[in-house]
Amino acid sequence: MSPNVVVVVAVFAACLVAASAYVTEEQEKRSKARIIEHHSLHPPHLRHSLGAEDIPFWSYSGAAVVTDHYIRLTPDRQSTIGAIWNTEPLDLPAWEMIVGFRVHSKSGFGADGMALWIVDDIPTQRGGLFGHPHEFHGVGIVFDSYDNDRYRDNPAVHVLYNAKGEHKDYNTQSDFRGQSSGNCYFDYRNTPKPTLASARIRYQDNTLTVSISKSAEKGEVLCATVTGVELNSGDYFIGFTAETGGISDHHDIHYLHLYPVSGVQYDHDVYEHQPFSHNNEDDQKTYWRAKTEEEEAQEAAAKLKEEEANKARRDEARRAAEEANTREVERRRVAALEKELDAMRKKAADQEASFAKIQEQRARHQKEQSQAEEPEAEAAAEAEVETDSNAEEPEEEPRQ
Ligand SMILES: [Ca+2]
Ligand SMILES: [Ca+2]
Repeated sequence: MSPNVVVVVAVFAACLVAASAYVTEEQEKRSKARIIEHHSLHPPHLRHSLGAEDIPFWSYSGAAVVTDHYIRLTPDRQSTIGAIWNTEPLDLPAWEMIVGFRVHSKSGFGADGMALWIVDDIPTQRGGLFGHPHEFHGVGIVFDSYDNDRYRDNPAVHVLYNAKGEHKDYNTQSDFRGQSSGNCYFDYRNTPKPTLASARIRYQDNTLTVSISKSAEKGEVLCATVTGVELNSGDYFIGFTAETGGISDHHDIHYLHLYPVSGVQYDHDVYEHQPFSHNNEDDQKTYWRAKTEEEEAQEAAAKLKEEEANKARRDEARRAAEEANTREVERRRVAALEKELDAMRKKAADQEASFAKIQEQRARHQKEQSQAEEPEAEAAAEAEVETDSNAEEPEEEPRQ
């Protein structure tokens, strides 16, 4: 093997392992071997995209954003709704899917939750069931994070089922008490990064089973088994919706692997689908739902609101900085003045000391001088007397 080949193999192996830090090697292997691609999601999610944030066979709306690692249905922000829908109809007699997800925030409790839908229609409106309208036919598997009725039984997982033509008034305020077809209490929130919570949903012989783990598919517990579930009368669509209220959470979908159940005969070929092209306008029309005007307007309003809030925060921060700066300048000015004053005081004290010293010197000098002058004065006086007597004699001489 040449060194170049070794490098290529090593890089390829690194890509396989490092598609996302959140998925395990087994999940990575499964994504290559078993999943039905046009009903699945697997990171890196933007590998097909040429700059735009889109995923083939999926459309997203509301607050949902796509990164390579996950699809974030909502951010940890108040009053948001996000959704992602598989645009390929699901029409298999049996299937199993595993969803890897993280619902998280810094807070010990979050809201409101998210739901996985297998329903006969992609809704065009948002609604009150975690972003989905109350009206639906099919199954909603609800991850209800917030304990609205204060029974201390959330987070919880509920299976909501409506047969075709059926309608139930689901009550989110009572956390679906007495209304769900199957449920379990399970705290799926805040798994330590990069560990994902996971839900395995199997549909076979009109029975839906939901198992859940908060440790990357390990230690799964059976959450609910619901019989008499009819998901074979026509096309069904897989989707996720999530909603936040006054309290919020990040709702992140990392992967969805959907695959056929072994031992089941599929009478149409589930492995073949039309190759998807990003450059084909018809494909884009089929696979993406354009945002409605209302969604556009709501997004624009939300963006504006966020921008305004950001600006207010920036202004406040600048004001605080300016204030702090002014106080600091003032403090330094006072300190400088105090220092100057101290210097002046010291100088004055020095001058005073020096003046006192000069005065003392002068006094000493005067005293010394006066002591020296006393004997001189006596001598001078004597000398004067002598001079006087000498002078008397010549005065008389001219008179001879
Ligand atoms: Ca709730
Ligand atoms: Ca509750």
